[in-house]
Amino acid sequence: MKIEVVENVLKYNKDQADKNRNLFKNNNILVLNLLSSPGAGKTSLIIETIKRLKGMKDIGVIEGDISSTYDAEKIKKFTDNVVQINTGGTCHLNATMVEQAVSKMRTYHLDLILIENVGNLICPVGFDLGEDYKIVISSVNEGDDKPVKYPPVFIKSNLILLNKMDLIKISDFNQSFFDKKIGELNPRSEVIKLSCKTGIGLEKWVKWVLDRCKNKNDL
Ligand SMILES: Nc1nc2c(ncn2[C@@H]2O[C@H](COP(=O)(O)OP(=O)(O)OP(=O)(O)O)[C@@H](O)[C@H]2O)c(=O)[nH]1
Ligand SMILES: [Mg+2]
Ligand SMILES: [Zn+2]
Repeated sequence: MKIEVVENVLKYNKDQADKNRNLFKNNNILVLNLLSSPGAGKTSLIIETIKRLKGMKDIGVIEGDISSTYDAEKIKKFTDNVVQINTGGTCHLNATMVEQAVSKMRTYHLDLILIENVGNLICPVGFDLGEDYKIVISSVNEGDDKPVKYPPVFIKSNLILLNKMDLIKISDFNQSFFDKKIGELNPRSEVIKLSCKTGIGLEKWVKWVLDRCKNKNDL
């Protein structure tokens, strides 16, 4: 009985995610689901991305947090097309929450939606939101063992970002260990090393996004 209930929850979410996916496809909107532990740099990356794509791409942002509008207020300085979801304690976003957020968003002419998931490396990866790509952000100060300790998010993400590279010289982060573990878990996924503070690697990240926007029709 217990298993049946869990299956129903995930089936319901999958059905809603498929509806979201159709909506995004029909409107030609690329949707990226950003996953990371708290503080790895999701909001910082969104801000740096908006700054770099200004005038090139029309971007909407969905901010997921258990409470507060803190991140949405930060984003609002760079775009007013931002919607905050407060999950009220739930530690991940689901497809229904995203549907509700999108209904409050201006979608006309939109090219790209960046979804900041709740800061949590565990369950957000299990909930399909209807996105095109899942992207995990790990950061140098979290340590090089995150792929070993939290494998599913690294296995299921389409792109792995390693943020806070500016801190690598003052940390004991073992780059070759991290790369080796990623290679074992998800050999097909690209890894982009970057720093939202210094800007290292952001050009490569922006190119990755632009390439996906351009190819959206081929998905
Ligand atoms: N040194 C350094 N600090 C960074 C970098 N990127 C982000 N930070 C800092 O890390 C802290 C957390 O960054 P956020 O962007 O708020 O992280 P987040 O993943 O959105 O955090 P939550 O929303 O709480 O999950 C802030 O103080 C940022 O200024 C970076 O590349 N280098
Ligand atoms: Mg944030
Ligand atoms: Zn959760």
